[in-house]
Amino acid sequence: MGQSLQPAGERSGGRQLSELAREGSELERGLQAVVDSFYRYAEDAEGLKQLDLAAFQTLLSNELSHQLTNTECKEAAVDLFNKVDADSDQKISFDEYWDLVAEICRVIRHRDYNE
Ligand SMILES: [Ca+2]
Repeated sequence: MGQSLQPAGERSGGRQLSELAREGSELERGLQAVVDSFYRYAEDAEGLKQLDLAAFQTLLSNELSHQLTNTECKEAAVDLFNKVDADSDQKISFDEYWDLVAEICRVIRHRDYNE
């Protein structure tokens, strides 16, 4: 067996991974963009980096307006926030954000590959 598939960040530190990802493949840059987009908008009020409703709305309209309809509509954003906030703590954690990303990937797959 060859080397195990361990994310480079766990071997060499997140910052180095970030630098590598900028020169990486399209997929690697895309994955880095998913992580970076969350932390660019995440609040750090209590040392826990999460999105509150305002940060989530800003992220939606700045980053996802081509994938999601009604990102400018406050009511639609609140509905989506409540749907994504699986534990109803009024914050979007990275794991909850990841579930939204996965759902968007499923929609893209259906749209582009009809599966
Ligand atoms: Ca939550």
